[in-house]
Amino acid sequence: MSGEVERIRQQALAELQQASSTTALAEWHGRYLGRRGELTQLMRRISQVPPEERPAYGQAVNALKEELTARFEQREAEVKRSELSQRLAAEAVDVTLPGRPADVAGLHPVTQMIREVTTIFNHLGFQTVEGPEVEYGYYAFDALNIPQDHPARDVWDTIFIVSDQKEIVLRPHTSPMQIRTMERRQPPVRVVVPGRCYRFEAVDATHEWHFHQIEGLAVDEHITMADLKGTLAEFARQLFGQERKVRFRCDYFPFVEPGVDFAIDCMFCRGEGCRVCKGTGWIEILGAGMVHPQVLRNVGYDPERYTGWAFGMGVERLVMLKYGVPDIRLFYQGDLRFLAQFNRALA
Ligand code: FA5
Repeated sequence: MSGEVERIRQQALAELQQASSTTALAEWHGRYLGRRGELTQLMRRISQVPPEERPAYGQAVNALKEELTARFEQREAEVKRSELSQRLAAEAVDVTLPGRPADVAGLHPVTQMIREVTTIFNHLGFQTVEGPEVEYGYYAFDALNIPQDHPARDVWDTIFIVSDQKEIVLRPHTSPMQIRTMERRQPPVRVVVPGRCYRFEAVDATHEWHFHQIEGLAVDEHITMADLKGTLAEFARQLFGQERKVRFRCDYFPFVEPGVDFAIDCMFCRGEGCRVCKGTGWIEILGAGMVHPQVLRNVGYDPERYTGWAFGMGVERLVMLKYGVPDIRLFYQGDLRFLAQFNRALA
């Protein structure tokens, strides 16, 4: 029987040396020192040992149990240490590697331009206000001196939401905010109004069906066309630089009298004529004029006392001019290769 104890000892120690993971060690522990393990079996077999040999046998089994327990603890400490150092080596962080840049969102070029333009006007004494994109026909047309059945109503290629008596439209321009502002305030009025506009438009390199305008309105006593020209020329110089050429030409808008269009020389061809400026050398960026006396009357202002001017400019076209963007459709295709060029953080 003592031969059997020695055999199990040899086998257990050899297997313990082989066990090189905590899982293997746990299995080994169950096999030899567990409740139904080899040592328990050895102890049970004491009944088969002749009575005179039993004390020695019992001592031998106990000694083996102690030895195996001690060797197990030793081996377990070794395995845990080596597992830890393996894990540390595998999970080591190389602090010398360069960091990966985090993705940072940027403002859309149109938003950036709206902020730039409104800031210029804010410094000239204009307050920024905003208004509804879904608008009553009254504000979009009637109050702006464009009555029902007036042919000018068709000029704005309007998208209608409700087209019966009380028309509701997606505003085709920001001019309705002239009326809403004057209804709410008494002169002096100086506001700029950025916002989205919608038109049932054939889309091409310079026309979108959805775009942005910034409306400007100044009403007070003694306001003249000279103020309009001076303000717009100053604005163009601040946005595009001192060398920019500007052009005022007569134009017709029912809510101004006289009306003008304001253009800047085409920066793609430097005025030679190209695809973008349709061969004219100029890119029109806004319509403007002196507020029509009828419009002043419509909001309860006395046109004998107050005069004013207004303008409406296309924001996408300003970005195109300033950064040399050849096609307006690029703004709304969500292509990061295009948009990232306007954000240093993304480029
Ligand atoms: C108007 O919308 C007038 N409300 C402007 C105005 C305001 C005149 C106050 C007088 C007094 P117009 O339709 O020309 O005018 O548009 C003004 C500007 O918006 C244009 O010069 C152009 O820069 C921009 N724009 C117009 N239609 C589009 C379009 N489909 N896509 C992109 N930009 C456009």
